[in-house]
Amino acid sequence: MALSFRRRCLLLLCLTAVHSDAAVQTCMDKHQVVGVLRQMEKFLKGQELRFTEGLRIMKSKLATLQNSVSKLPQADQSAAPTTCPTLEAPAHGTKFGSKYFLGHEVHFTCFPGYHLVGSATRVCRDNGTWTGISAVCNDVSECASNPCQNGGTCVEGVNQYKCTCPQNWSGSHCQHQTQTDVNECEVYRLDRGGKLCAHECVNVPGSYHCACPSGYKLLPDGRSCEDVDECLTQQHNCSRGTTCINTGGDFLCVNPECPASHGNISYVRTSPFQCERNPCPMDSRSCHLAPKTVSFHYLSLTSNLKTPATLFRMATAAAPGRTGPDSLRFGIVGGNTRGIFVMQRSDRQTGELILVQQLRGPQEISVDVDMSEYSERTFQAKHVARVNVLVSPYGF
Ligand SMILES: [Ca+2]
Ligand SMILES: [Ca+2]
Repeated sequence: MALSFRRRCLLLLCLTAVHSDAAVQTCMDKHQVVGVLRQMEKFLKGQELRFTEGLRIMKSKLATLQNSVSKLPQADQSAAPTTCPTLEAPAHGTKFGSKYFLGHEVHFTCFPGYHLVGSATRVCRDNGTWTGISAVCNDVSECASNPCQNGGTCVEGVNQYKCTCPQNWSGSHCQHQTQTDVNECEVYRLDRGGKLCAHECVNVPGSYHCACPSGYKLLPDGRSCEDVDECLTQQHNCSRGTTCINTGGDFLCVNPECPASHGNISYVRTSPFQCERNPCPMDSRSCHLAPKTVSFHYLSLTSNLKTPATLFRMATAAAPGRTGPDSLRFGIVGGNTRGIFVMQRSDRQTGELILVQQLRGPQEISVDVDMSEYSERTFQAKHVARVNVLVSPYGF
């Protein structure tokens, strides 16, 4: 085709040269024609190369296209089926969706009391598989999250849990502190009709404790009270010249006075709690009848002490080498206006002061008892004891 085109051009040039007489003088010579022809030949060669290259590219594209088209149906048949495998509902659960085509979704839920593990939704992919992983319904462990507060114990139930709360906590999660505390003091009193504490029961939230009045201490048993011996433990503030006497709940500082002198009777203190009569003139009968000794005694009693109770004993003893009195008489000489005490002989040498009425504290009572000595029925001497009974406010 390229060759015939070149020939046609050459012919056209020759004809132009032959048929123009006037132009014979100006017609190109052979050399010029050859130059033109060569230029045309170059031009045609360039055209031929571009044309050939265009064809080659077109062929190449066509081959690529054919290749891809030929591969396409093969891939669809092997890797892209139109459905995914059938899916079943999980045990204790439900499946929603029954179409397993490409792009379709299937959903899963669990029955109450179970929670879903895995994928709740799965989609059919173009490679014939489902997205996600299998759904499983597990039994719900409600206690796993430790829902009970304040030391409550979680108890598993069917589809629920229950908190067992410690004392003084309530609510579904033991979140409320119990407003109404158990009053152990009251409960004990009503249940047993007794007292939980010897003195005072103090109810506190969640518990109770016993308390003792001032001057008493709580014993290790946690409920009994015992008087504090201020004298023994040096907790008193008695001044010099006085003596500390411990009492239930308190203490006294005493300095008993001897009987005042009158006439020719006078006394001298021989110890903090004893006075002795000075020697009497030989002819003074009143002096001889006056108490030869006066002693002072302090007895601390609890309130409502059970009676009869022996409080005090009085006895005589013969001086060494001398015969003692052959008989004694005992009596109460003062302070027993209400018949609270009796004085009686317990054996030949001893008299006893006996409490016969219950004394309710706090109170103090003084009672004077005497003991008269006789020898061959003749009065010898009289001894007086002043007994100070100190009744505490409490029965302990
Ligand atoms: Ca309580
Ligand atoms: Ca005391």
